[in-house]
Amino acid sequence: MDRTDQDAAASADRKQRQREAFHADDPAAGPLTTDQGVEVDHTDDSLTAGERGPTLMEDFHFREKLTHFDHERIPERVVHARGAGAYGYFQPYESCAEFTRAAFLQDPAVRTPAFVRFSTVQGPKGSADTVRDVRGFATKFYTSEGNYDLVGNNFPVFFIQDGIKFPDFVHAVKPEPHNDMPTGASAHDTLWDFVSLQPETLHAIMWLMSDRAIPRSYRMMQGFGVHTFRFVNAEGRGTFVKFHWKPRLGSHSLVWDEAQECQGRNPDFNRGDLWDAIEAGEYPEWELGVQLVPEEDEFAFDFDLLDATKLIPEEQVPVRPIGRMVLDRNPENFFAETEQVAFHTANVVPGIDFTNDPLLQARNFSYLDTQLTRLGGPNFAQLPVNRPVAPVRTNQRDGAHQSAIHRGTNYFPNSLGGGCPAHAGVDGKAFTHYTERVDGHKIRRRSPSFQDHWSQPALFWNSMSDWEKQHIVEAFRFELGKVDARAVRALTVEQLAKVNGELATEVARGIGVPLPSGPAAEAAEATEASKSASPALSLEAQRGDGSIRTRKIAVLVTDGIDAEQVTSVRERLAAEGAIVEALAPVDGEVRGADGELYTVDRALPTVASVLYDAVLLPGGPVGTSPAAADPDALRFVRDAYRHGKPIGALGSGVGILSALEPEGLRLSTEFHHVESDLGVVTETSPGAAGEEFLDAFVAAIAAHRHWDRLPTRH
Ligand code: HDD
Repeated sequence: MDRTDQDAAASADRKQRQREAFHADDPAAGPLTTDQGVEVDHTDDSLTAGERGPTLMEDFHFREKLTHFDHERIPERVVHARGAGAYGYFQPYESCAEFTRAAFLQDPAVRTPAFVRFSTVQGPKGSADTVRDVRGFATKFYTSEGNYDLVGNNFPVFFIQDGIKFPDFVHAVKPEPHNDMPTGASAHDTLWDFVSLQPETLHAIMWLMSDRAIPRSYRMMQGFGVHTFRFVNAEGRGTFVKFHWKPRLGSHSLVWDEAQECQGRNPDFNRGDLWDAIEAGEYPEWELGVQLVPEEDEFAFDFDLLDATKLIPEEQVPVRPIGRMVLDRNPENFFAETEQVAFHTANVVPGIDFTNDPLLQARNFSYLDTQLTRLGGPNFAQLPVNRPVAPVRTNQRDGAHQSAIHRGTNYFPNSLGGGCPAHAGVDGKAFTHYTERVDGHKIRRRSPSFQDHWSQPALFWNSMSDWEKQHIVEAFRFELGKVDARAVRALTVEQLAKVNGELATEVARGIGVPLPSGPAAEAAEATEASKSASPALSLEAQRGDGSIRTRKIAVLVTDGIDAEQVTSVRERLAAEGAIVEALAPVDGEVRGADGELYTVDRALPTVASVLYDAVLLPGGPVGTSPAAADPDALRFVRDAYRHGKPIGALGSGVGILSALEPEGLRLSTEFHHVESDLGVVTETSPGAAGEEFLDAFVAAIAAHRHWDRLPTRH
């Protein structure tokens, strides 16, 4: 590291050094004690009157232990209850002084420590990761000027326009009140009842029905600040800003059928993936980009910048990269850090301000309010994960769980305390609210500029590739197909007809409701705006660096395997940064055709194809695939094929692919490579894999999924 890098790394370590002061390594420190520090010699039996007698009240150790345990849980978040977090840092590429005076966006040599929590929204804390849902993407920057929280999602738009509707929306999507079902799912009557009556939901619903709602990894999804915020520079000039996180590895998703199976095979699929990548030193990275709109262009769009159900197409206002974030440290205690972290949209720093977006204004109330209940009082900013690295000097005192021993005066103004803490401002560092002129009548009415609910859902639909459109239709059919109230299904289709006629028709055909006729149908594609497209909205356009780093590749091995083949592919995939695991019917070792023993990473019955990105079938010397006899292996390959995953087969390993012919694979063994455009790459000659095979297999993995292989809807 040169000096600049060292300085940058030291700046990122500020939060870690602060956390270290709070480490409590009880087991290493000596014998067991009570909370009062009294040593305990026996914690396995309670104090009783006689060997078979009743437990005695005076057993203070027993009562303290049980009482503490009884109170170990805090209320889970009312939304976004399930999450996973990590520490890291943010580093700007260059100074953004032209637009904002935020200190953490000025100096490319300074890394600002950060904590990110990813989450699902609907399900409780113990629900599965791979449900169809929005993902939260909340970032806390521990800046030198105090904490800045960017509390975003992996969709750029939200379901409602005004925060007063948030309780209605959340009640509708959450499990139904009478039976607390379904868990982690939106496919139920109350959500779709709400959607059918509330067309402002349609744009976010289109995102929810798309593959964006089932990300392959938290490390492979975009993040968005959603609202239009305001940058303010040192001269006090404001610029509207929308925030975008773009993952270096690109945005990739699961297939719905796979996502559902994953919920059972590994409910921790996304959080485990994040944890493992960081432990392996494969640090997830995102680029922070901004869309900047000068204040004078506030009304230059055919939608309102204050409307959180709208996005600014990137083709209209390009995303300008301003820095990158790297997550390089897992938390040490889930409860202390990931569970107790408290985000708040109103945690801003000088240079970043709000707009009058009514959703944002409501959020600025709600987050502090919810933390008071969730974290049991007003002192949660003292918790290690929430503590700023900037100095804190307030006259706030007391309250539950106060951990500071404040001394001196606690009011302003004072002379007895030397006037401290004094008002900031002389050095220009204080936060000052943007001086926006506001003038109007007190009214309770949605702005007429918020009324077009159909053009942008149409824009989204128009921007999708064919396979994405197919998945959206299938998702609508799945969700509405689970709605019992037929009238709700029909009304939702009427809403969709105002977005796009083809979409409505395809959905209607799958759920047994008539196509709308009359005004709703006529409204489809009515406006100019609803005919446009924004290619950047397609996952096709979000491929990142195109590498296969951290993709998980399964190699199915058994005794008799051609070890030379396995080694040649392993070496190449490892060089590309992929994770390769050898799977066999039982754990331990297999004996290769060369007589050597090879280590097995996992037993097939403990895993499944849905936990991997691709599969390799090496051959053996006996003319058939060694894997072909094993039912788990066959199922593995079938699933990989159904889910569009790359499959590589070598030598006699190609034989197992004939089992896929009923699934639609057109297998030809005459050629060196078979149908590699469908992501099935084969080499029939025995021995080590050739360069051509390796290149084709790596390219197939980089493409992620091979949609042409999957059946089209009817
Ligand atoms: Fe929210 C949590 C994101 C609208 C009220 N929200 C929460 C979290 C994220 C978001 C990522 C989890 C933070 C964490 O990991 O601890 N919320 C959003 C986005 C929204 C949004 C991107 C729209 C643009 N939220 C929204 C509205 C309200 C809330 C309109 C209320 C008026 N959100 C909350 C909350 C939560 C929350 C009830 C629950 C737990 C928490 O705050 O700390 O206050």
